[in-house]
Amino acid sequence: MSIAKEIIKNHLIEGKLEEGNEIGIKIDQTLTQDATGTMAYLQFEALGIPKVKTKLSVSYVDHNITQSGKQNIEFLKSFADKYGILFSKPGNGICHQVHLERFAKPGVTLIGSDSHTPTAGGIGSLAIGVGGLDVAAALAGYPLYIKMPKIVGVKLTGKLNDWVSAKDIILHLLQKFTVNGGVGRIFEYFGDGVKNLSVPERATITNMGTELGLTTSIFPSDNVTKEFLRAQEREEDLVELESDGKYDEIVDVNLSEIEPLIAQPSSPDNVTEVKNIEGREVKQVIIGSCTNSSYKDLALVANVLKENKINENVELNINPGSKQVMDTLEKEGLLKYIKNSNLKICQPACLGCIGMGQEPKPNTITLRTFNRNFKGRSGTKDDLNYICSSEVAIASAVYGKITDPRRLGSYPKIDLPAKFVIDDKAIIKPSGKSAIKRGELIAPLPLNKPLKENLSGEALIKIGNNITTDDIMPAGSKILPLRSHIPKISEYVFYHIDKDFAKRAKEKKGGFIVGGENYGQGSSREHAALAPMYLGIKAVIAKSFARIHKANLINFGILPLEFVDKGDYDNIKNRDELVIENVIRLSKDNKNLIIKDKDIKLKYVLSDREKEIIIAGGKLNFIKEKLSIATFFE
Ligand code: MIC
Ligand code: SF4
Repeated sequence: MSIAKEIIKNHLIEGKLEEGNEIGIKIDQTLTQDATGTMAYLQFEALGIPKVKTKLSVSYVDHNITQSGKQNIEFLKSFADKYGILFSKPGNGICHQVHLERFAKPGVTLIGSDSHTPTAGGIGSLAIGVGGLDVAAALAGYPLYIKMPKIVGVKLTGKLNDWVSAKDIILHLLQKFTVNGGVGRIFEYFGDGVKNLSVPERATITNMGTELGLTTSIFPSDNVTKEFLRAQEREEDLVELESDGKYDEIVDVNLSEIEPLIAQPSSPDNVTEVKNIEGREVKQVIIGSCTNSSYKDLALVANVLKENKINENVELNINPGSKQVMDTLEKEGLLKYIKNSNLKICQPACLGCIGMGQEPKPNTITLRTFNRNFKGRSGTKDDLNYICSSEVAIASAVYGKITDPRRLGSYPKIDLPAKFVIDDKAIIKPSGKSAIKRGELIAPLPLNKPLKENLSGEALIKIGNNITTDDIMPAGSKILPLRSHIPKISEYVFYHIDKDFAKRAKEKKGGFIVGGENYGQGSSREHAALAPMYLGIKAVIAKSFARIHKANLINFGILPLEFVDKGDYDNIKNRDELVIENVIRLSKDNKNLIIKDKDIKLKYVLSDREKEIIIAGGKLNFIKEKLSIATFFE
């Protein structure tokens, strides 16, 4: 059996292990971060359960680390303390990096309210990104329901050449499969090439599998995993995992043939070889994010800076992944080369990756080792955001232009240290005693009403393909701090596409959104469903949906409807009045819906359970109504 299937089988609570079938799996671990955590915890609170039921849950603060007490740090800290959750303080590191270092284990299931949760697949966890409400449900002991994905074996052969890295492997796959090529699939890596990749390198690949639209990605647990766990002083967490090499489909990747790659503005799949675009002037370089901020990334940077100077026209920022990365660099004598290089070293956090500072100047090239370069995500509307490996980033910072890193000469060989510096002081254990502290920017959770039989309203906006959750619910330093206050943040829905959207939606008392293919790709932020729900959106009608966003729409009682004939997309105009009747009756009979007077057929691609959730007005109502959840696992 494949490793992914084996883990699913070991955690299966409901359903058959057949592709496309809905399955319910037991969740061992959860993680949240501050931008999505508050909602997840308010939802958990609404379920009225005294303690979390998972084996391990961690609440990280990494997206917005400079906030005042008015926002949500105090809330998250007191909540974790009361309900039995570990709390990782701001400055300790990015959730995925810290989780990989200190908590992720082979063979366990992990869900996180962040789309890059699959980072832990690098160590052999089955790690899935979900909306906050699914985390809340898992905290309460409720299974995670997903469609059983197709398991694709990615066979790695050969060895990467010097200056080519794990980031180039995933950029290669993005070039091949595009941002929706992984929908409904798990990529499981196997083959001889696997042993040449360290755990953090594997994690770079599984992290960015998210950009392919995958449910998750996973690596085996082998000697390399054992070494990593030993260096983290937690060898007891090792469980060896090996697949029998049988998969639903196999993709071959010869590592020796991969070249340094780069994704050009403004999509992670707009990939080309670096040598094709060498010479473009670069103004800003940022090395960091949960994709490329591990020890090896920064040790490489240090080694390059030992011999080279940064070009004076480039602003270089280093965003380390964790305090452990910094401490280990220091112990290994490498931090001094970074410190002495006239660059900005920031605290370990997401920072510019989510537009919290580090905004580039408009129409100038910024090169980042991140995972997403959607337009405007950097906080600058007209950004030219490229994504690449740490190798390409540092070479370009040295030359002041996009540069093939092979120009830097001999490749510094970097081994992982035999021991990382272990210091868990910034991870607070729960005492069970705290009273919850609610800041003024934490508004009560809005709930939806049960679905109506007949829906009517305006097509409030019509948009194209691959609309991201950054388009629907932007982030950045102005909007992200409002994440715990749905009435306030809802004013910014589609803000960069149509400033008046929220106002119009309110005036019209809601309506419909019309989208193209892969609607809602990108982040797991449930605010992209919750805020439209608050504005009265009844349904999103699209050609197809991205997995996490579709689950979030269902969770909040918004109907995700798909065109039976995709060509009908052209038959709805912006601001058309739409009427859809007998929504509940037809859904129960598994019949298509029809937009009245237009004869446009729409289908539900939903399981019976998902239909029930929507009819109940969302998952919270559903769970409360249907299940005696407190006793689910007892
Ligand atoms: C992101 O990278 O877009 C985020 C911010 O980490 C999101 C979560 C969020 O929006 O809070 C993600 O990827 O899920
Ligand atoms: Fe943070 Fe960026 Fe990773 Fe999202 S992708 S978790 S914002 S570092």
